[in-house]
Amino acid sequence: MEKQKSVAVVGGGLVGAMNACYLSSRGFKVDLYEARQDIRTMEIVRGRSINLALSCRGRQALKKVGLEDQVVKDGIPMYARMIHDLNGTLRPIPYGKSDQYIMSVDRRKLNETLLTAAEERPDVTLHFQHKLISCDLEKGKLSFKMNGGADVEVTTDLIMGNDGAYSAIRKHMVKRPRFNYSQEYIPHGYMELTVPPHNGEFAMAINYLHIWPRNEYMMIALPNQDKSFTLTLFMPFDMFDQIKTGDDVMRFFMEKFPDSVPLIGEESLKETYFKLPPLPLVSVKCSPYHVSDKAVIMGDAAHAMVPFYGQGMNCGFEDCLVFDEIMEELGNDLSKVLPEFSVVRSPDAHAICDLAMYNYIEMRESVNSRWFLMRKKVDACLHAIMPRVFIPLYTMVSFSRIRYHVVINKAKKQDVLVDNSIQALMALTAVGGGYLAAVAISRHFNINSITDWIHNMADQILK
Ligand code: FAD
Ligand code: EGU
Repeated sequence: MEKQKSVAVVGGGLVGAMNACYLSSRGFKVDLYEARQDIRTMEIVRGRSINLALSCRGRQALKKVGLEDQVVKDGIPMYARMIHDLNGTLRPIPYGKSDQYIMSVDRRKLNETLLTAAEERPDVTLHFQHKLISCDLEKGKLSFKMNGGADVEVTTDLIMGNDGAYSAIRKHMVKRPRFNYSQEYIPHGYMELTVPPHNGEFAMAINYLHIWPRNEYMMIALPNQDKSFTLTLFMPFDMFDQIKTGDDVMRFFMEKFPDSVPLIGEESLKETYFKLPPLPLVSVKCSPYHVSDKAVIMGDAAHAMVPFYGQGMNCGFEDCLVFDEIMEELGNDLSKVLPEFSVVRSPDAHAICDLAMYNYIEMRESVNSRWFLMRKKVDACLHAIMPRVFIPLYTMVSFSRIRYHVVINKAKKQDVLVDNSIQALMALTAVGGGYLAAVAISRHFNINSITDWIHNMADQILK
């Protein structure tokens, strides 16, 4: 029998914990190293976004490790967006048919579920408060700083880098020859606020992704199981900086998001706004994702993206699924699987990074609530007319597993098709209108020779 291979998963966030499950199922001896302490034993967990939108790709990945049902039962389905315009009017726009919905899930709970599932599997050991300090990717050597201060040295068959957008593993890859790397901070930051329950009930309609589109400024709210909503305000850093006092906050919110003020509560709004600084948003692209047969990166470590498609986690989960599919196909041979993963996955990750950035630019430049409604209605209308040929971009991204790079190509073709259709329609209207006008004029003046000539011409063209 072959010797059992070992893997060191670096990072116990969403993607690392999922990978521990997948790799255990593939027969690896798994050691997972996480810098923070065990979130399952913590009172409060500081840091990024409280809830996340889980869609098709993420669910497919959870399903294959048998965790979909457990995660989905604690989620809140969102069947539509709810657009809040400036004067407080609410307009719902469904994602599609009633089986096309996304799920609001609690990040912490999801992470805990994944860690516990990993721990229960054969040959999985979780090591908390182990921060990666340095590594030798070719040799499979890692050194961690334990919270107590001692250093721990580890040698492994495979390094699985799942240590997030500021990945330490990736920093080592950047130093290697012919490694491609780019990163971009956008001018916007984000801040989370809370809409508490109102008289023990949800303060807004529950099964929606609430959106306040205001071009430069944007707010989004997702429901939580405790009947609160988490609001995320996206705004340029220099605007955040201009708001210095409680009065500034109130003035800004009353001007841009007036209907949200009574929902958040004046006192709580002023307090929360100054409690934590706004956080940055970074987009990272790199390739390849592997080093020989020894190391590979996935999740935000490989492709951090701006959150304007709700795909970061979904894409990271799909990474785990794609890696597993390649392992299946190539029989666990790491010297083949790792390069194949880079080849297959990087075009798709680059594509969703681009789509998310493109959507950020579009939202910032032109999207107020009227524009948002109009665009989604046009999409729905085109899809109703041509259900096979025209599939809205967000549908392909969030409700299918069509490869992201194929999604871009299809969307481009669809755009050309729609452009051509509009042009053809306009041309037909012009020719048809001209024809009718000419007939009407010649009848009016009773010029039969001209009427005949026009009819002849029309016959010629139609032939
Ligand atoms: P992380 O979740 O960042 O986990 C990395 C882990 O590695 C952490 O636990 C960290 O402590 C650990 N670590 C870091 N460095 C070290 C080290 N040196 N040694 C050991 N451990 C280390 N995605 C969606 O799909 N849907 C959404 O609705 C959505 N909304 C978002 C909203 C916002 C505002 C933001 C910022 C992101 C959103 N995302 C969303 C993206 C999503 O949060 C990320 O894509 C996802 O968390 C990536 O998971 P990860 O495991 O790769 O990284
Ligand atoms: C951003 C931040 C609405 C959670 C993109 C839609 C998002 C999410 C949209 C965040 C938007 C934007 C889509 C989904 C989802 C929409 C989508 C974005 C969840 C194009 C917690 N986006 N997000 N698009 O269509 O496809 O509803 O922080 F406002 S889910 Cl920016 Cl589907």
